[in-house]
Amino acid sequence: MARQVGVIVNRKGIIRHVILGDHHSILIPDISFYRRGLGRLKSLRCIHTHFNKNEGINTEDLSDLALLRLDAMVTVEVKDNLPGQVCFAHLLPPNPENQQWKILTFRHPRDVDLPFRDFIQELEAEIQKFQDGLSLKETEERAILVHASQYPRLEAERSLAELAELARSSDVEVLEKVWQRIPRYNPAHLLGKGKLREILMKGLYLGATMVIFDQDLRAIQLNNIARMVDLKVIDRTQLILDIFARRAQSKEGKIQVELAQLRYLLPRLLGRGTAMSRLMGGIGGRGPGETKLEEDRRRVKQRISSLERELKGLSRGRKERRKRRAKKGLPVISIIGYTNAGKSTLLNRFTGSKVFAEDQLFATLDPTTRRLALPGAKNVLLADTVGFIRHMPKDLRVAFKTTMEELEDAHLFLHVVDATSPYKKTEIVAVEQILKEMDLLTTPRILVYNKIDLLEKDTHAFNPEAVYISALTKEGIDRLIEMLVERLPEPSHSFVTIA
Ligand SMILES: Nc1nc2c(ncn2[C@@H]2O[C@H](COP(=O)(O)OP(=O)(O)OP(=O)(O)O)[C@@H](O)[C@H]2O)c(=O)[nH]1
Ligand SMILES: [Mg+2]
Repeated sequence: MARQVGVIVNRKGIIRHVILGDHHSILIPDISFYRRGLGRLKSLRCIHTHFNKNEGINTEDLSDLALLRLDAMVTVEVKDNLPGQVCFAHLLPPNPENQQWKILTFRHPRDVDLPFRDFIQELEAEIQKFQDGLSLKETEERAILVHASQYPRLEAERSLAELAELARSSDVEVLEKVWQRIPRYNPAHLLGKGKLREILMKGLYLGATMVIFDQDLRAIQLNNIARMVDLKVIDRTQLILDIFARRAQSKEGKIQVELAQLRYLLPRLLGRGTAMSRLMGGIGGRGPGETKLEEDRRRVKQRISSLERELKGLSRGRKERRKRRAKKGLPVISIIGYTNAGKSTLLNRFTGSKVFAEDQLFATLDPTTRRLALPGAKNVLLADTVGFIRHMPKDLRVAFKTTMEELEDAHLFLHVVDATSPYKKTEIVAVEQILKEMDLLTTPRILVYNKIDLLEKDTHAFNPEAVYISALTKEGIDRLIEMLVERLPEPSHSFVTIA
């Protein structure tokens, strides 16, 4: 046939895949569902023919060997329809010379005298010994973060720092952050293949379990990269979705998150045979659920419409609640702001409640509303909200539309800012941008700089429009209450009681 042929063989010697290539190359099928343990190899070897007299084994072969963690890559030269030279390449345990692989050559297949089973066990034991030295745990997710853009260095660093925070909020350990400056995105792999390979190799070497891209990956890019390497591949949107999936408590919250996950997944299912579990396995398998993963597009669509219906029912209840609340004629103050600014802590401080507040991004997903008595016997409703973030994934915004709509009821916003954040300016802008998109810039708003207990006295720029507080030590809270009372619109005009 004048075409390359190959087989993928497991350690028992059973052939799992037969591959037919063209004259120059073969394409290894998706073998991502063969799991491997920490420090382990894939328990699969690839053996294929080629017609190239000069080159026994090429860089494609070697990078497949390394990135897919194959037991071995074996090539057999074919000459005049007969087998010739054999190249046997295998990975090496980490070594001072930084050699990744070793290549053995044999004149003919019958000269191959390698006791494969013993050989591979020994090799794996050595690799494992090194990994043990790193004291990595099987259950933990460890990631290498990749940012690829044209942004100036500072902007890229800010973005990577935030990605690292997101990872931390998802219990993913960050092994390394890689910034790659690229003039334009590669449509197939985001970055050039050579550079990408280098990064992926590094990830494997450090013992990573996943690669997280700061840039959103298009379906084709996600699929291509996931096929190239034996690591989970996710992007920023998926990471945020994962955090939301962890935090969702209420029925409505859970449905909203699953909807967002499925809407994200749908366009990324490129026909049958795509490794769905790879795409949507999430972190530690917190995707939309193993069984659902195997569903095809049609089933995913069905699930989406049924969730949408359910959500509609729930949002009717929410509307009722909003109406009832409006009837009581109490002014509503919404605490908004960038994620982790201290919104929930402030609500707790004001009302003595115990809303979950944590040094994590998106600690709050199911917003709480509490009644608060202000001086002068004024009663108000104080509402905590979901934190904002730059580039909030579109699917999430759509899914959380009804939750976000509650912001329309607010008569006053407390815009909480983390005064210790080096990026507070861009964070304020990001929040204002979202308000603008929701047509809510006309709602009165008080800018509240929080966490001043962590700042040196008088080092913060003084903005006469804003108040400076510490939700933790109560500093400045009295001033904030005064301001609240001043700025609240008069109930007699603004709160028409619905009869
Ligand atoms: N030092 C100090 N820490 C604070 C203060 N206010 C909040 N924090 C801490 O900041 C972290 C985030 O607080 P949260 O109240 O969860 O923030 P949030 O804005 O509700 O965050 P999300 O719900 O995740 O968007 C927690 O670890 C708080 O203890 C403060 O005034 N001073
Ligand atoms: Mg919160």
